[in-house]
Amino acid sequence: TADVVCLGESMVTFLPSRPGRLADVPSFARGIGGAESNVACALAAAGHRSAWVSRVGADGFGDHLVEAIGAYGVDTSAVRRDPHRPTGIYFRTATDRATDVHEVAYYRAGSAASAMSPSTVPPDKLPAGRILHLSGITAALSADCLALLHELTAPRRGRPLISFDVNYRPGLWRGESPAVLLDLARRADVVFVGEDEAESAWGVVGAEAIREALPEPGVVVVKRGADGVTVFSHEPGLRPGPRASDAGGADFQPVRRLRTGGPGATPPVREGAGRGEAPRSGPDTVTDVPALRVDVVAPVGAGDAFAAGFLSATLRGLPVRDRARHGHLMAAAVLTVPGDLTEPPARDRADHLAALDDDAWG
Ligand code: KDG
Repeated sequence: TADVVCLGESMVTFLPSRPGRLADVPSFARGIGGAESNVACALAAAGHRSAWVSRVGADGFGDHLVEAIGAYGVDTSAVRRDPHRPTGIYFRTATDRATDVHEVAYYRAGSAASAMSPSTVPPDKLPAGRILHLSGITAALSADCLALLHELTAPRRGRPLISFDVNYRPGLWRGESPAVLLDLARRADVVFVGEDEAESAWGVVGAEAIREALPEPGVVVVKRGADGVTVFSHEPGLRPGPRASDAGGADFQPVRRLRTGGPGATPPVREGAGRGEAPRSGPDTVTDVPALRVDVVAPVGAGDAFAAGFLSATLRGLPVRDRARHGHLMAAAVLTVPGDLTEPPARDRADHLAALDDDAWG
């Protein structure tokens, strides 16, 4: 059994050799991208068993993705090759540090991954995992991909804990409403969403309003950029893991403010891993965790790294504050490199930093 199974499209990424408009970049360096496989790679690099589920073309770019992601220690045995559709690729410019803007050009329409569906990726044939990590990018790829997300997130007995990163990519929605991302997020157990993306995708403004729009998930992580995150939680956590390093219990400690009233305060939660098990109610806790200050080279991939750090600490049964701190530590490492991936901090170092006083954390 994997700790985390991540499903989604990965692409060969082309990183610019110099800053400036896409039109002016003379050459690009090859990298790998894909929000969900980024999470799988970061988790594997942090010592967890992760698997990546996807489809790629029967082409050299597909070979490269399977080899490079496998080289991180991710189980790629459930990745299928499509002889009729290509592997997606994308190009991007360097981030303009003053404006935080970069250009992205996707070549992924009709890709092998966009043909993922409940029949090409049968949900009952997925590798077993304690957590299934999904993202809203998949919802934008095709109607079949959206149908697959609906099947995977449907309530059922024995469902793994569903982690869902909203990952609203306006360039993929071609003017269509991303309202479906709200429905999908409401079916998940752990949700990652940026305050900015909730506003642009759903017109929902502010962390409290996001929680009101998403009352069901046991954990909702609202990312507020350089200001850090606000975590709303009312879940008991995962069952202790099978490995000694991951064991550590199912409880998190209530932190900071304890809210007992208001919308979303006492939605149903399930004991154990996923939906379909005995519901249990409890008060919502709200935990603000400031981010680390770093010199940002490129923001791409930081959200995935945050999710990986948060899920890693979740698997280890750590309290909510520490989950968010492990997320920030992994994100900080990725923020300082141009690509999507980098070596995560060593676990003992990360544990030490996560345990520092609030003062040390801004
Ligand atoms: O989160 C990083 C991703 O955005 C990047 O790797 C590419 O998956 C990607 C996407 O669809 O934007």
